[in-house]
Amino acid sequence: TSLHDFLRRLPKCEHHIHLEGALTPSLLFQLAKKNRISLPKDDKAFISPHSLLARYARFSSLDDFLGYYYIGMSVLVHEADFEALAWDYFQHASTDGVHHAEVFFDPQAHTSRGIAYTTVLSGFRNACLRAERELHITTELITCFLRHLPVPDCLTAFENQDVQASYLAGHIKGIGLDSSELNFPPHLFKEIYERAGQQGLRRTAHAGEEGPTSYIADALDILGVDRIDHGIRLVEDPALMQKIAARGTLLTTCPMSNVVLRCIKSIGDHPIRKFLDAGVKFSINSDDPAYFGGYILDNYCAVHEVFDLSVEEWTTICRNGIEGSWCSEERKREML
Ligand code: ES4
Ligand code: ZN
Repeated sequence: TSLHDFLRRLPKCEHHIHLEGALTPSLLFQLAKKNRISLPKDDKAFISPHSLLARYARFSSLDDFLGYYYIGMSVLVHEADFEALAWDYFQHASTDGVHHAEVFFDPQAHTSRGIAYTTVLSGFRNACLRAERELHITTELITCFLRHLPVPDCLTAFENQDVQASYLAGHIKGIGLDSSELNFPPHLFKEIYERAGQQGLRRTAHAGEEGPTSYIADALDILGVDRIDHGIRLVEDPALMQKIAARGTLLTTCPMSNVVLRCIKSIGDHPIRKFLDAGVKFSINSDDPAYFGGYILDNYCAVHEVFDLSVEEWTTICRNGIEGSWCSEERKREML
């Protein structure tokens, strides 16, 4: 329809996509076979791509999802596997009308199983370069730290020689913080964020997805982030919401993710209208598209169906996404 076309043609930026979360059941089984990785035999979900997809529709929480997410990525072994995964995502992004993508990945989830950081980075970078060349999508990579792991492990990952070399080479634009949120407050990661800032890296963190609003405040004030990933619980603290609106901090929201992980009951319960009314800037993203039932355009369509946004509101959302991106000012002007 023309509406779908209108949403597809908007100059979209994606800021919240975990590349490991773009691993479809189909590619997962294909790589498991190729790399001879055995999948759990005691979980009937792993019988086939079809049964796995059916299980994804029944996630009960963030942690329930993360269990499958970490098993899923165990099939990624070689540089070519990481490249195929990211290329699969970029092709979807292109079809959906994404102009610029800033993508997360989880180095510790791979190094902890003996996969070298350089293997992961080379594969993802190859796909990024190909996306820029063939699809005319500009890209940035963001290394995330796994907050459920001991802080010293995260510091070791940050200090890793290959990781530091990739920061110095300008191959990584910024850092993020993801995985289980509850009981892993932002302040624990102050040192990493401080040092990343000194090194000229941009900073974001998941906060207020399942965690309380104090995690959003602490990500801002203690970690010095200039974006908040999710942040849906911000509506519980009107004063903090005003502060974020005044600062112009971008929330990278993921409506379908929030429903599938039961942070909200339905898209209609997403605080999008409240954010618009309060002048809080946000982008709309897919999070883990292979696990949550849709890519970025599916999220745009789902939001439109429920909130019936005006052309003007959509234009504002996309402009805020461009302005909140970590690309060059020149690239922003091209997209505006
Ligand atoms: C994630 Cl939805 C979500 N939340 C936190 N960490 C994540 N890693 C991948 N997807
Ligand atoms: Zn996320």
